[in-house]
Amino acid sequence: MFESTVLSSQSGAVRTLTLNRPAALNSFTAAMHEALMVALNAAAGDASVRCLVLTGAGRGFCAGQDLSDPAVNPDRSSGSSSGAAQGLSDVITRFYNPLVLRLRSFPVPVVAAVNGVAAGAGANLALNCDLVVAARSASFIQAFSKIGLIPDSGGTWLLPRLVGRARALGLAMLADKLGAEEAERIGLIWQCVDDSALMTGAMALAERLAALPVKALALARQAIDDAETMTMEAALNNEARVQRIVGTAADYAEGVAAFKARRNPQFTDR
Ligand code: T3D
Repeated sequence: MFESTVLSSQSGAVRTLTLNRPAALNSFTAAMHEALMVALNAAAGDASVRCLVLTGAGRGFCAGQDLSDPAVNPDRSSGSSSGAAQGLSDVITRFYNPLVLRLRSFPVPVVAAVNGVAAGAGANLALNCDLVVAARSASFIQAFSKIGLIPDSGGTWLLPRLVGRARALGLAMLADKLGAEEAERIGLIWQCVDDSALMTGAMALAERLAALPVKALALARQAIDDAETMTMEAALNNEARVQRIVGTAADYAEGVAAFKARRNPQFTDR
């Protein structure tokens, strides 16, 4: 029987998407890319969703590109790999780049619950989420250099920003497996938890985020990302601009009213 490559479920205001090709460690095929984008668009367009959790089925989170895909497989027997190079570049621009941009502009917070190995684009998929929670047995591998590629899916942008140039180059060049504890210690991820606590921990975090003013959280993410390439003065101006937007929204009025009334706020903007 056909089983979807991306499973979707909802608990309260939290939508969970599960990559579902466990036999191949949830590596990406074109079909899984398409299914994930459909599921992401559905979640983004559903007002009941206030936080998204991304995880993987089985023992892996995501092993990046499915290397058995002929579109990205260099055919040495033909004496030329230019066809594969073209396919590889097409795969990146057609699938990975839009996926990264979708996640980084997602209207609500995104939590990665990394249940096992996250390699290549699978590692950077996780790192593009807002908060990354990983099981203690999980690991992150910038596997690209092992097969003669460079970090993609935002890896070159993300890694130095997350852990500094020295560690970014070490991770990218050596492609060693980085355990979840060490990933937390060096600031690559938000939190490492016991394996048995991964999904309860990730869900608790997601529920907490869902109860916050999610529109402001998404705009905070955008402003932080935008500030990377701004002068201090430009970042201050951008903060003032965004603050004008959230300052006229219902959530700000609700937050202040709840503070004054000493009650819990009920945020509704999205
Ligand atoms: O076109 C493009 O390439 C675009 C760019 C893409 C960006 C990328 O993601 S490039 C990087 C691609 N990913 C990798 O290079 C990782 C390859 N996988 C591994 O290095 C290892 O599998 C892991 C370190 C992730 C895990 O090792 P281990 O020992 O825990 O598991 P395993 O036995 O290697 O894998 C289990 C199964 O998953 C196995 O299948 P089998 O033998 O049981 O039938 C293995 O072939 C399959 N698998 C794992 N990764 C991939 C994969 N199948 C296809 N593609 C994979 N990437």
